[in-house]
Amino acid sequence: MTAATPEITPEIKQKVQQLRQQLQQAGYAYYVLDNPIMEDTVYDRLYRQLQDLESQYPELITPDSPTQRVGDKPASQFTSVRHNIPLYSLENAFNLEELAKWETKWQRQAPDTENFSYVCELKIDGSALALTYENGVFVRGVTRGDGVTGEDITQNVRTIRTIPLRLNLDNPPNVVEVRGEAFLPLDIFAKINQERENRGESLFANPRNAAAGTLRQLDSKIVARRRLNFFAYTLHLSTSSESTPLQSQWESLELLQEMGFLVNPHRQLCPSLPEVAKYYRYWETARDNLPYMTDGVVVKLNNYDLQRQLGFTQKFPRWAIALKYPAEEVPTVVKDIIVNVGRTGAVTPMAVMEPVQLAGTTVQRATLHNSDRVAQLDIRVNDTVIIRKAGEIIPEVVRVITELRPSNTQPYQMPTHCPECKSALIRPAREAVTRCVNSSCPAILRGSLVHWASRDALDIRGLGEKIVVLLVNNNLVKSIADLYTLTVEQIASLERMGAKSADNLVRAIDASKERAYARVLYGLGIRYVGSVNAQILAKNFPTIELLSQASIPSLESVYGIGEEIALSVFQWFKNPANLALIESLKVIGLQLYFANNSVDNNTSNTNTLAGKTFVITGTLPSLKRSEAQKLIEQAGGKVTNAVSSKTNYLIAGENAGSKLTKARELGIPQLNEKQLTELLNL
Ligand code: 1X8
Repeated sequence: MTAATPEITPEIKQKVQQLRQQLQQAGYAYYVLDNPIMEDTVYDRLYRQLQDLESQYPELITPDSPTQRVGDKPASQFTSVRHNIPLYSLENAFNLEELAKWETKWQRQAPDTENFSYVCELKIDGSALALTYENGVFVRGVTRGDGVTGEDITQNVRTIRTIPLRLNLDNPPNVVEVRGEAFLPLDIFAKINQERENRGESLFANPRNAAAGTLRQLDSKIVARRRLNFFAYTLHLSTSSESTPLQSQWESLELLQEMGFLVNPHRQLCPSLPEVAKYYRYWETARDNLPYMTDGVVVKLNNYDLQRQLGFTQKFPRWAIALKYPAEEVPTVVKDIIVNVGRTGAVTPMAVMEPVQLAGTTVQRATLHNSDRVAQLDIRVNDTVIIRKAGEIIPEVVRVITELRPSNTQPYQMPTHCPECKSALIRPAREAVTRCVNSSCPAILRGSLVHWASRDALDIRGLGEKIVVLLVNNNLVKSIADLYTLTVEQIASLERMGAKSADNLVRAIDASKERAYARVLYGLGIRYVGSVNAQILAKNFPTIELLSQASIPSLESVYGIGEEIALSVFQWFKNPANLALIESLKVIGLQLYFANNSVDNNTSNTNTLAGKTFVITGTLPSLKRSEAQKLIEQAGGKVTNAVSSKTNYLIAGENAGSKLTKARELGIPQLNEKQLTELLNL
């Protein structure tokens, strides 16, 4: 027997509607206008009220409710959908002469054109999407695909906060199609790659690949965390009446903005080519300061009648062109292909090339990412290749110019054995990364030692890459523990090491015994355990014994520790070599327990923050706001919403807004996440 649903009164209906409207307006102000009108906690409270009402009265749930942005069930696959209107690509022009030729060409086709103008927009380097709204409600989001059919990724598109779930229109047409570019802001791209690197995963080559990869995630919860954004640039209204109210691209952009979309603010109406040229030249350098990638300018004829008159070729609209910026790509010759073994054992193939200048630096190595990529490129020693800065970060090989390949080349084979320790490499099914899994591999050892000595870990000054290589090559160090038995004489015997620096290094190594437990945990280099996770683990498992015996469920029950981390920690402590290392570190005297008065921090009890009031604003790099709040409260502090003269500290993350301004005015100290965790004695 099912429980009878409580009766839905008009008051309840009205309340639900009111909550939705308030939440929708607050979300729009926050995400699209970047001008919040509501405290986060007020938003959260209203959101919970709506969630509660919706779970009490599921009939009231509508697809445009603010609660419907993240689905709870991952999709098993995406379905192919045919686009109602094909998504054309754009013809490219690579310089202003080609642009002028395009003008001549379209003017030949439309010789009677008297006055016209161009709309210039930035070309966003992301993933094109087509969004469908029926009666004003978002119903479908589809990738570009091949332009004719794409994939239905509606659930993922819903997570993009700058895409309205309902259009802000009084009398919406039956069907509206909006096109635009989904993209990852550069700071989020960098953060995702940093996290992937910390976990020993392969990196996204550029923000476009990261955005496209994210949109094809089956689990919309992961998509929601990645914080994609979307610029709308094309509007198709299908009205039953003959006359569409829109006359031009410019009007469309303005209407898109009124409907609630984020429209790129850097658009410009240009009466003729010289103004277009000026816009193009201006953004060629100014684009470096934008928080997203642009690879050119899209130039469109503004007038819709003229657009209709010109129409389309097989592939492109004749009324628009992409004026691209010269890519920072250069040719060079591959001298060798090597593999690099990282601290996590990940084996990364690299091309070693004739040195070339690229985007202002000399480059002679480029990543080939993984064996799939090597196979796809079919790159060989002595090949001429084109390299570029991927997302302006790591140089990568774009393509091989096979026409220039000498006759005697061989396809490259990934090594089957580790170049360092000769043990067999493994490539787990479903992973792109090949790994060396020999924990005493010198390459892994070197990486582990460098990580152990790094600033956020044991912070051993003077123990960098070069010395680590010497120590390992001379067999002086075979494990982290061996660092602590090194003598001044041994170190001084190494190349280019004086007695003085040897003495300093021994002292620095000795001083590292005083570093807090959390730093030691981080230093161990357990996969997925970054420095904030290490702090959380240290606090919740106050001795290494407790941590080493923790079950997966007890690890997972800790706030901030997810399934992947729990499993990784659990497995790390199952490895006898790791347990032996812990035993040695204990004997040496490293801090393997949580001490409130450890030398790293000078506050000394768990109520360290008693009487202190905090305000948290912006996005912190790894802690959720709720987690930061919990940590502060556990230490006896209080978290409030509004900055006032009673606030002791402002915890400010990325995109902090008006609260930061207010705190500055009041002279309230600001802390970042790292400083907070230090204050918390973690
Ligand atoms: C692609 C893009 C267009 C615009 C911006 N970025 C892109 N990647 C724009 O029109 N503002 S239009 C377009 C296309 O039609 N293929």
